[in-house]
Amino acid sequence: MFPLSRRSLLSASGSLLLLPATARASKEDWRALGEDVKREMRWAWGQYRGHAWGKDQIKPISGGFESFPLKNHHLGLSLIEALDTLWVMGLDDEFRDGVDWVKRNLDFDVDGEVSVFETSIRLVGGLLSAYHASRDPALLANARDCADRLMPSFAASPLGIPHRFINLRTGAIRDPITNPAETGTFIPEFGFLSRATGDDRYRAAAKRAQVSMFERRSKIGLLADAMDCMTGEWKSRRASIGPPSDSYYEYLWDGWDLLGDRECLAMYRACTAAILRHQPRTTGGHLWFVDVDFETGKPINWDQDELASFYGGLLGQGGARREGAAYTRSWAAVQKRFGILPEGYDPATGKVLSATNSLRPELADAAFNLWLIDRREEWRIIARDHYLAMKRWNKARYGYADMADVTKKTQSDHCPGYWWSEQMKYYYLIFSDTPRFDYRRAYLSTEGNVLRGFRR
Ligand code: IFL
Repeated sequence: MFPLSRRSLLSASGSLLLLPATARASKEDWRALGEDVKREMRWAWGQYRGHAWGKDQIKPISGGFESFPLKNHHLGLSLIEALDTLWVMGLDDEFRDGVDWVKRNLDFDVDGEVSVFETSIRLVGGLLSAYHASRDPALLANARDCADRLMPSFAASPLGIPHRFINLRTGAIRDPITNPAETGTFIPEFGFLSRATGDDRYRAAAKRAQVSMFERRSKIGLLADAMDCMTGEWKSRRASIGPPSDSYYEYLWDGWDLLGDRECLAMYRACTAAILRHQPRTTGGHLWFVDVDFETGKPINWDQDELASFYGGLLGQGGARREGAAYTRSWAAVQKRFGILPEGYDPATGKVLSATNSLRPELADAAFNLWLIDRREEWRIIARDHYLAMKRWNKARYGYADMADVTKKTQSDHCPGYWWSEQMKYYYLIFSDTPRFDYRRAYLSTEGNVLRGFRR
């Protein structure tokens, strides 16, 4: 459905030319590692099938389950997030089983409140990538039903910026104080939906929200990280590449990558130029991006959030390969030190600010995106170390578990839905070289959902 974009062509041909002959040589048996990832996925799916089938999230230590994004009602979140990962791994029986569950059970008509952002990236995105894999129209219909229930949150604001929460049945909205990520992380899913259904309302709503926030950037080109979606008034002074801003920047690039939207490309370039001008700092030979005042550019702190480690991959995709590689190496050095990244880290002092790690995929995401560009062995090695550490420390009786403390390697009884969609897919793709995936032209969303590039 999506033609090969000029951007993909440029980066694909460029990367082949840049590829040194030695970059492919390796002592590691990458395909065997890919098979190992697939075995782990099959095992984890079996646990979920046996202990939490149709529930949102399995509790990997106790074998219980918990709901998300609704309170006390399950939508099969992990199952939906897993679908395209199962498919690309060739776990076809498991994929069919999951799709059958969706067809028999999924119903979004629930009197309960969800995060508009989380529901879009995980559920709309998960259903659309499963539709991309299978072309089963029931999956598209489910995705559309879900998106239709989110749409009133965009319409309620004069700026077209969604409130953060909405009731799936009544459309009642809540919380107008939003942020860049929850404003601008919709266009690939909604754009895909518009193309697939012929109804442009979804893409247009997603785009308008992105533009409304972009137009309110400061004179030095930075966005703060809290805004009233009804008035457009900023409620914070902090500019950050981490949460809750991170995927706003990602989806400016993605609007160009997936949909060929030149205005998205121009907005991406303007935001990135401002970030590269005001936020980089170096310590101990490592590049970091610090939080700054969005109007003056004055540094606020050196605190680093692990979720920002995706950003090296995005910089690489957008053409800033040197900075993207340097930033990813900075995080890889922290991974070497702790085995698993702490979610909060201060590179100026080397201190851990938050020792948790909720099975975070971001460094594997960055490594995968950089590897797609230049096929350098070092990115695969970062992904391998990420995977092997996860196998060693996060594996529990009924699945993979969060880390309560990466310095002590203690687990906590939670497995987020994105685990099924993100790192297991990144690992498999970077190691396996599967024919089901077009490595030159694929598109993956912020949640790891493949919306272009599956080969049937
Ligand atoms: O839902 C995930 C997604 O990658 C995102 N933010 C955080 C999650 C993973 O840490 O956009």
